[in-house]
Amino acid sequence: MKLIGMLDSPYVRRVAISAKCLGIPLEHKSVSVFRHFEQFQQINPVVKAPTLVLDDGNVLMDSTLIIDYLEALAGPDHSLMPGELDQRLRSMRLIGLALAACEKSVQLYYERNLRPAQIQFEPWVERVEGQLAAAWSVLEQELEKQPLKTDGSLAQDGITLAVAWSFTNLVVPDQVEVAQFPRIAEFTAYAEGLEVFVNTPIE
Ligand SMILES: N[C@@H](CCC(=O)N[C@@H](CS)C(=O)NCC(=O)O)C(=O)O
Repeated sequence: MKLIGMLDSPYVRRVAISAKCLGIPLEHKSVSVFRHFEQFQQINPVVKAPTLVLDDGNVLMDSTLIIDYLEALAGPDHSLMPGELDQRLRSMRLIGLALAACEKSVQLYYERNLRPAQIQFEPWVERVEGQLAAAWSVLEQELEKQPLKTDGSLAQDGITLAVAWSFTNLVVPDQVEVAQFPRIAEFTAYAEGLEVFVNTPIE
């Protein structure tokens, strides 16, 4: 199976790291949705990263759906999601918040880098900035209530949170004061130090 997309996309990176944790080998092709638009279009006409091309030619997109498929391939014994309902619910809450932070970071990045300065719409930018700040604040509160484990293990909530935090700090670093998010920063430092993260660097 081939994973298409650049690792500077948090969505591509969370799939790449999840696949490694699940023990599923993927051939990674660094094709950019911007610089290689036409090449990407040949693989997936919708041009969304990540794209997963199955060995039978089927094409999947959306990181959460791709991870769901990889989870099904790996089987329940290797899952990155808790089996117990309460913990699963919490995990889903953390993942949802982290994915919202990714989405808002991407929107701000596109606004700053793709839309010409003269047609920027400040009320929209302020709304997105507020949503991004809210996602990270609520995540910090969640980790205060219940920290993520830093005992060498890694699950989907931690993968997505760490990938998202690194991404926000890469593309819109002015939006987050690291000192205000000590638990998120500490967990991300732990995750980014793990072999699977080190071997799946942001491109
Ligand atoms: N919800 C999707 C979001 C994927 C996404 O927006 N990826 C960006 C790259 S970071 C992309 O494909 N951008 C090109 C576009 O939307 O035209 C997921 O989880 O995979």
